[in-house]
This record gives sequence, C-alpha cells and structure tokens, in this order.
Amino acid sequence: MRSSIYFYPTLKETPQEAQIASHRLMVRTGMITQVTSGIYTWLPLGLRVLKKIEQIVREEQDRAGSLEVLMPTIQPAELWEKSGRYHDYGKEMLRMKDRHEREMLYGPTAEEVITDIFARFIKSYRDLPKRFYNIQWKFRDEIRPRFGVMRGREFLMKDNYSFDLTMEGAKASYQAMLEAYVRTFARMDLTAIPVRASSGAIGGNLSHEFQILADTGESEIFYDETYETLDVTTLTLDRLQTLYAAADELHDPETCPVPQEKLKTARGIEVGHVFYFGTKYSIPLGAFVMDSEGKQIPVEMGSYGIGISRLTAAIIEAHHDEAGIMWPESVAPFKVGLLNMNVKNEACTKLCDDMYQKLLQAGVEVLYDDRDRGAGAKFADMDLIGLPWQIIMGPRSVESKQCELKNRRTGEKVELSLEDAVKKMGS
Ligand code: P5A
Repeated sequence: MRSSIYFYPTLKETPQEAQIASHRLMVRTGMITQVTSGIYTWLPLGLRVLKKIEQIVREEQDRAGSLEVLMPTIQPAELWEKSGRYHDYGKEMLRMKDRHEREMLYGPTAEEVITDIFARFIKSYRDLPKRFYNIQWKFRDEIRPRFGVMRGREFLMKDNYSFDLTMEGAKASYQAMLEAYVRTFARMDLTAIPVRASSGAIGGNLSHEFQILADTGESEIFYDETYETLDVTTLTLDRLQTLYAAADELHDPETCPVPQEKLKTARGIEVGHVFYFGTKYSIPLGAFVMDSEGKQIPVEMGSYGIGISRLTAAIIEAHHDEAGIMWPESVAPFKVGLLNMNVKNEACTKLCDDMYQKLLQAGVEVLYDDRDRGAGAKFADMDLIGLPWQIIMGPRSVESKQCELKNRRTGEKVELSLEDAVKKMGS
C-alpha cells in the first residue's frame, strides 16, 4: 500500500480525551475515530489489525473443534423472556421496537439465540458434543464507556457455546477452551492468566477470566506467587482449581487461602471470560436430547467469550514505547514500512518503486511511504504506527544498491543489499 493513497491521519499531539497509552496511540495513528460515546469507526489501519486478531481467534476456535456461525446483532425480546434475563439485564441492554411494536434488542451476548437454534435442530445424544461460535458486534450500554475500544458500548466479541450430555463432557469442553485461549493469546505475544471470577449476568458456578497484567487494567487481581512460574501451556482445569487467583469481586482477605507474604496483587485487562452454567438456559429454552435409554435430558452448557476489539487495545498496552506502537508480527497491520527518503530524486524514487514491487511479489505486506515529507516526520510516523520492520532507502541506495533495515522493537539497524532485504522480509 502506498502512503500517498492510503488513509491514516496521524496526530503529533496527544488527544485530550485519551487517558491510557493504547487509547492515545489508537487515536494518534488514525486506527479508530469516535462517532459517539463508546462507539467507534475503525479506519483502514485499525481494521487491518482487528481482522488479523479475528483470524487468529477463528483459527484456534476451529482447531478446538468448534463450528462458526453468524448470528444477528438484533434479537427478539421473546427469547430473553423465556430465559428470564429480559428484565434482569436492566439498562445495559439497548431495547427498541420494530414497526409492529414488537420488542427487540441489540444483543449484548447470544446464549438465548444459540440455545434456541440447538433446541430446534438437535434432538439426540449422538449429535453431541457440539460447539458453535460467532464473531459478531455486541452492544452494552455501559455506564462508563472509557479508554477507547477497551470499554466500548459497541464491541466485537467472539462467543462460543458448548453443548454436552453430561457435566464431565461440559468440563472437557471448558478445558478445550482454556487450551484454545492460551494458544490464541500466545500467538499475539500476550500472557493472559486465568483467574477465578464471578459469573455475573451470564450465570453458573464455574468461571474464569483471562487477565493480561497491565498497570492500566480495570480489574484488581490477587494471585498466589506460584502463578508467576506456572507454565500456562500445560495448564489443566484440575490444576487451575488448586491454585488461587481471583478478580477483585471474588477476593475476600478473610477467607483467602494464600498467606499474605505469598499473595501478589496486580491490575489486569480482562480479554476473555469462560463460564460453565449447566442447564440454566437449556431447561427454559427447551434444549433437551434423548439419551441412550430414550430419556429426555437437558444439555449441559458453557459459554466462552473473547473481546476482539478490546484485544487491539490490550496488545498495544503490552507492546509500546515512548515513540509509539511495537506490533507483534502476527497482528501488525503491515509487516514492513518502506521509506523513500527523497521522493524528488528520480533515480531514488525509481529504485524504491522497484523495491516496493519486489516486496509485493514476495508476498510481503508493505506500507510504502512515498509521500513528499521531511525525513524527521517520516521516521516519527513510522515509529508511531509501529510496523515490525522498516526499510530505509535514499539517494545513496542508487549507487550502493543497499538499504537500511531497522527492527522497530530493538531499534537495531543493519545495512544490507536490496535483494537480501526482500529475501529476509519474504521468509
Ligand atoms: C461469554 C461469551 C459473555 O458475554 N457470553 C458469551 C459470555 N462474557 S463477558 O465476560 O461478558 O464478555 C466476554 C468478553 O467480551 C469483552 N467485553 C468488552 N470489550 C469491550 N467493551 C466492552 N464493553 C466489553 N464487555 C465485554 C471482554 O473481553 C470479555 O471478557
């Protein structure tokens, strides 16, 4: 992509309304722009990141044996009356009426919709287990939307729903999702620790939040120091049950089993939340299957969320410095920025144009800064938007056929031939 035709309105100044680094950087790089409180437009650069995160989440959900569906954003109140949540959900739910005066809502989550689908199509234990997931916009009329997309009113969520015949089966589904989550966050260079949580409006008695440790996190978490040496990649639900880590609302200093000197406290960003709630929705919504003896059994369910739009901000909280963002390669909007330091020099521009074509041919995602701007502004912009690599070329490259390759994270710079730079970026 050529910068001259792209759209990423970068800002030098810190926007006043933004209190945390990720919000400031998302606004300053032109990734998002607010439409109204808690509601944003994703501009081209931000959308590329959102799509990459979404794709990683999707791949790991598929790998864990889940089936993707796309449920609507608008739901009928009727389904929520059946589950009993329509009145309980209160002001967080955005309610509306259609032209026939039927009560509708913008879905804050989709337990009712998916359970109703299950009830209509699946009748036998032979069809279990089943896991369906959905990547769709949700709306919650939060009292205090803040920190940009970190706590929005409209936000993108991955929500998975598991259906099993028995409680053991449901626990296996829960375990499969724990594993999928650890893999998902690791692919984004994030360490998210699962902590016990209350299940709030979703319900049930077993629930974990995945928290990324960050000073700007909204939740306070308390955990046993052994957590810090834990290998989360081999974490099982049983092991998790024996360890103490709790979010603020569940932590009671009186009953906490961890001695004071071993108890750590930190702030965290909740990027995922998993729940086991048994038959809370299957009974009222009629999701029963016939077991091997012909008996009608209500299915055992769980639901598993990931805040996809929140993750863009959480990744920035974990990966930035004073100059800007430092994207992990897996979610970077482009892998490399190509900087033409003198667009007025015809030979230099021709060489850069060729380099751009070669990078594209090698399948490299490249943002080519071909704008007529000063060197300082170009460097600052490229550091700000934080692509993992920068290839810097100027009139000297015409003679030498060399460029400078800079690693955004380490700041390390090497001189190498144009050919080698293409090879390195393409591999
Ligand atoms: C699990 C999937 C649920 O809604 N039902 C379906 C369950 N869980 S949850 O914890 O309420 O939300 C799941 C994740 O969504 C993100 N999230 C938000 N992101 C941005 N702005 C918000 N206002 C917001 N609310 C929730 C979080 O990452 C949360 O873990």
